[in-house]
Amino acid sequence: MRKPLIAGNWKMYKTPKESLAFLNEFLPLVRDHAAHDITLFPTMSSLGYVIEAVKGTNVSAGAQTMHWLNEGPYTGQTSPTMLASISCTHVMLGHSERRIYANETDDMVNWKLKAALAHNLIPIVCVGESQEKRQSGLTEAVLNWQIACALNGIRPEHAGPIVIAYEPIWAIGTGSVATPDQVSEAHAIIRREVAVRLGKHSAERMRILYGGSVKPENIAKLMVEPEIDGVLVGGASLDPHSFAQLIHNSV
Ligand code: G2H
Repeated sequence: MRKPLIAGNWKMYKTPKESLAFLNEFLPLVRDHAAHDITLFPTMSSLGYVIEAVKGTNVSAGAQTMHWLNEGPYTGQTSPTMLASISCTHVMLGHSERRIYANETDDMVNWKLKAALAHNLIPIVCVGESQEKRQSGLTEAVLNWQIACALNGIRPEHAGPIVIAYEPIWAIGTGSVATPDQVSEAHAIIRREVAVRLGKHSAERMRILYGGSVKPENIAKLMVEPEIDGVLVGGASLDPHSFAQLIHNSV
């Protein structure tokens, strides 16, 4: 009942020209793939080009971040209205690299989530604990806190589009992927907290993705877990053949 989503987070890689070159190779490789939703998150400078290039295909595109206001004197920012105006369909919120390097707080993630829903953008809210918190036995507390803050004031009837991505910071770009058991356990914690905040129905419908060193070689073991509704892929989404292989391996 939850259609899995495979998302590629290109972080700060690929010029517009490189993004279009990727699509030229990638789109034919996944053209017949209907088992999963596929979404790419290019840089802001490539986003408009990518949105145009994927029109009419089974691939969609989203922004890696956005501001919560529609306009204002906020140098460097892009608003939800601006994303909606270029037919952007998805937006990633609260990625740990945004939380760490751009001081994105739990409150900001909550404001952005409300703005995304108001503009019909599908939000992917990223949460996840650090190595230090995990070692101190605080994984559950961190996840519950991040989910509670992100969902504060959201009404269940508006929660349908929300996607959560569990990305333990210790697994991001490190090559040390979390085990399927660790991921399932974390996803169960997240789903329980979503149920507390939004009710059981919303919790059962919500897609929860895993992100952190997902590769074509380890995707199959993750996707067989019933709690894992897809993945958010960084490094392995940069090469069209590797990302297509990862998608084919996840069935
Ligand atoms: C986690 C992930 C994508 P990677 O940030 O969001 O990156 O797959 O490179 O660990």
